Amino acid sequence: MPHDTFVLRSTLTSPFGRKVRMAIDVLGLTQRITVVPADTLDETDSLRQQNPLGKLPCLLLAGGTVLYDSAVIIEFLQELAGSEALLPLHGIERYKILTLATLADGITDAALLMVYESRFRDPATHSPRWLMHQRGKIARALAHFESAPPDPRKTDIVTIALACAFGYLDWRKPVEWRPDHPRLVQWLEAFTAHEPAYARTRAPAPTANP
Ligand SMILES: N[C@@H](CCC(=O)N[C@@H](CS)C(=O)NCC(=O)O)C(=O)O
Repeated sequence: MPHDTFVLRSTLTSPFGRKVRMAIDVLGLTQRITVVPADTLDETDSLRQQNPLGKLPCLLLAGGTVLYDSAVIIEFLQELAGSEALLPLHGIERYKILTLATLADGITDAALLMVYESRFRDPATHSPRWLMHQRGKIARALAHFESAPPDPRKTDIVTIALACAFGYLDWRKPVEWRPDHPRLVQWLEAFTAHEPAYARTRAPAPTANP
């Protein structure tokens, strides 16, 4: 692999992979990164050697260095691009933004766990209590953002993570988020209009796995 190009292991449907693909687009790094799909369910996929957790996305650097998870990759890409657009480098603002991005990612994490419940367990063994536990996380995080939506004209790690969470909720529908969150529905419309990288990173067509 030439020193200035990288491989991103990700599907086009992964919400965390989409965060990184959006960052690549926004930071102007598209020419330097090749996306190579990975199958998290395939034991023989090299993903499990690259990231022992078997999760995607991960970024392969020259010399065998592998970076994960999505938050770490985005920080690396921002530094590579010589930018501070997605996350300030210092100060309390940096930590406030990191915390809000973690909250937005938590929506996606809980949504994935709800989807995995159906993927990995027979319907008879689904745990309504577990699903309710995850739904509660999503509901509280959405309520937080509904009460104070971020600026939709700003693209940073918070708005990227939030938009990708909504993309996943709209696709897999572990919860119906739209009826009770009118400000967030408006927010997503405004953000989509402001940031073309969101539409550009939409998965081409429905497929089986995230
Ligand atoms: N915190 C990680 C989460 C990554 C994650 O959960 N990725 C999902 C796909 S969207 C995955 O690889 N799931 C497979 C598994 O958990 O085994 C990140 O931000 O990259």
